[in-house]
Amino acid sequence: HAADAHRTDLMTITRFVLNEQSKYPESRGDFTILLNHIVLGCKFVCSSVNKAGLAKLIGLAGEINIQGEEQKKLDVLSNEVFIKALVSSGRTCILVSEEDEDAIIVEPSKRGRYCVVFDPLDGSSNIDCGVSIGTIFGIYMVKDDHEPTLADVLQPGKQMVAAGYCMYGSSCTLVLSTGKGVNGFTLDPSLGEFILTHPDIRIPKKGKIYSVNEGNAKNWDGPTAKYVENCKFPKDGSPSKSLRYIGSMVADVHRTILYGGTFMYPADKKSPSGKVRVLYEVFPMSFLMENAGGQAFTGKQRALDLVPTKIHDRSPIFLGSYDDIEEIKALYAAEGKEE
Ligand code: P6P
Repeated sequence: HAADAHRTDLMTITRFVLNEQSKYPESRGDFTILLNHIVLGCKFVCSSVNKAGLAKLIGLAGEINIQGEEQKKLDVLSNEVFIKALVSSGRTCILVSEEDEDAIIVEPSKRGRYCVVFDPLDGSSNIDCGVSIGTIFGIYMVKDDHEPTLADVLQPGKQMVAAGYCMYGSSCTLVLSTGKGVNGFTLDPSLGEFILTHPDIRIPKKGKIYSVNEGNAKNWDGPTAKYVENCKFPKDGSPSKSLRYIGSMVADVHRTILYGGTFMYPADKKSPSGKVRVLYEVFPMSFLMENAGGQAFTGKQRALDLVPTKIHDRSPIFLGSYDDIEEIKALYAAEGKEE
């Protein structure tokens, strides 16, 4: 039974990925090395977030901490840890972080074939009240060792070779896809290892939950307003859906992929491209959703087909259970016909 297996047959994330990668004869273990460095970053953030309240790691940068040092905000600290871990892996050539205006080109002596786009601490405004937050990452692979440029990361999400998130909540859970399904791993602090706890995650085909910031309702377009109306007042007499909105994308998406339903950050009159970022929020979460049997839609197209023009582009996003997203797509298609 699972608990016994955990005790003796430790399926750590490293072992799991090595098994997966060993199916490719050309694989030389580079991806596993890269992933191990991402995992190191997640372990650091997990431990810092857990003691943030105690070690006065929360609050604004510029405060002097108990050691009398210039205090860095947790998201700034996390960003530095991830950048150092990724560069020192020797497997990356270009990095894009939510925290850095410009892409980071890795110095030639430390370059590898992978491009990593990431949000080191998404939802960090929730730290001070103890709400779950997370790291989100996506991985592209370059074909040869040319001088890296932005073109290597301004690629549609369907070109990603892997994506995942790590949620720092009651437990530390890392959810990962390398393009063939989705698996979840939970940090066992006594071992310092992520252990496989959610093998082969499949999102329910239809859900009973919708997740959106209703505070933006006055600015929504027709199809979004109609979809939310149908969730509250179903026309077919089925029960109303429940609204769950945490305001931390990793937590809202994690609930959605496990329980089903939809997560939406629609465009609205105030922000015509919505709020969430294409490269390191929309693409990784859409990659995971499709690999779990769900869908991800921008209101105009399949999210993973979008071609970003700038590294911090935003896009509207509707992701979750296959059938629920079909309903949203039909509403947008109908609007297209009315125009
Ligand atoms: P709003 C957090 O700041 C974030 O980027 C996502 O994690 C979250 O889903 C969204 O913004 C919440 O935005 O406008 O509803 O507060």
